Amino acid sequence: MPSRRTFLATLASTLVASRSHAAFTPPSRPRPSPAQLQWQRDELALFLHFGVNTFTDREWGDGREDPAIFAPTQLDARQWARSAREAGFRTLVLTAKHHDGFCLWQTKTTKHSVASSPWRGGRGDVVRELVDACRAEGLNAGLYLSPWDRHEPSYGDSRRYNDLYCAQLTELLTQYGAIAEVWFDGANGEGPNGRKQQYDWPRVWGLVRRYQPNAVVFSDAGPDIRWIGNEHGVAGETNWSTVDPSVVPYPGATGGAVLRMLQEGDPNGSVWRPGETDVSIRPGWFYHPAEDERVKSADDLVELYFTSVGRNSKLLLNVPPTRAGQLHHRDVANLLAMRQRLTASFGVAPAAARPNTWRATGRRSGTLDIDFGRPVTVSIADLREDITHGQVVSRYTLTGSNGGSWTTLARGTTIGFRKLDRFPPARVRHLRVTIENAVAAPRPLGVAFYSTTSA
Ligand code: FUL
Repeated sequence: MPSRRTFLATLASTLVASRSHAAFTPPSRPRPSPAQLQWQRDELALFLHFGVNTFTDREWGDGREDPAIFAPTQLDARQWARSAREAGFRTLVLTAKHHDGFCLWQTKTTKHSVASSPWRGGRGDVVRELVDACRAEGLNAGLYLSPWDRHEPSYGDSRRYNDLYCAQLTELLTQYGAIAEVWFDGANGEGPNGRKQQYDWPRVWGLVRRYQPNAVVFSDAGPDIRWIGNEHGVAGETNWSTVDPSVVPYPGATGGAVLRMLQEGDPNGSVWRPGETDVSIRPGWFYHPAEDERVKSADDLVELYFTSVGRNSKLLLNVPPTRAGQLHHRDVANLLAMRQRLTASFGVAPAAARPNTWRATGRRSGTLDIDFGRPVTVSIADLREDITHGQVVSRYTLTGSNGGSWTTLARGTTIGFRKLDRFPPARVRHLRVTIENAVAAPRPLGVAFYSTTSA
């Protein structure tokens, strides 16, 4: 990517000021809660897969690992948090327990934990160190507690295991201060006894509401944040933050309709449940020395930013600690290089722009005209709906002109919190965002334009 960028203009524009529009916006259209809004504004979170798999070189432990193998030599959660902060990440989400059942905190529910390991003389607590490091660096802490537990003998004896799982969750929710995000997957494999477990999701989510009312709960089925439906880092080009909850009734539900709902949401959905895009900086989720040469590059990470944050999603990027207990220097270098590139593209303070004009062309359409007053080069459009009022735009086009005919620069469907469009550098004096369709009257829209090439 060229190193020089030129900031062109930022315009925060009230698209619709007319009183008549209020009549067309159903009062019941879903809107984000304050916690969901903050979650989305943060844009970037770091995922940390760490545990016995780090030491066995596996992705899924079978639950028979000897706790003695958990022996990080120089665990430094502050290094995780500092690297995250410097790269612009706002939250760290740790695997407090993965499918192998090994608990990274001092739990009373099982001996299969750090208490049975030699690390810090059996008195260590990775969750505590994570939370302390997040506080010290001004970041939020999040936790992933795998429901699938391949160690726990009660797994598959649904009532007994649900009690144990809820006891584990209660420990995590009550002993470590504020937790910003609680992350659940729907993995539901065999237990040690070969029986299938019926999870009690309403009870689990109820615990989060009771003990951490400001946290967001992530799973395929929310209730606050939904999985985006793949692990490649790509949100749907069409991505509504509203969903029909009956299509994804529980975490782990499968099928084409489920995947479509996760990827794209539903313009007529009855609940606000924005999508989180989780992907690893390496091929695996856990650290494997053999993957040191396969760390995603800064360019790859910038691409992920555009296909997640740039598509009305949030990026949860996994960067797994090594056996020493630190983020690998290569991963950190690429994170920081990603941040530099993003800053080069978006980071310079906005220059004053001329006022722009909005014209309603119908109840759910209109045009926004931007006049730069001089020819400028643009190659990125940054469009934002004011989602505090919900999400409504369903089709738009961006055109540009340098005085003569108009050229189409980008077309899209949804915008939502943030939509980033890239196109070949164009020399324009006038830009026009045409909202061709919306599911309710369009609300205030923010627009900014950037260039990654010399003006
Ligand atoms: C999945 C797990 O099976 C993977 O190991 C990984 O933790 C991923 C983020 O979630 O459900």
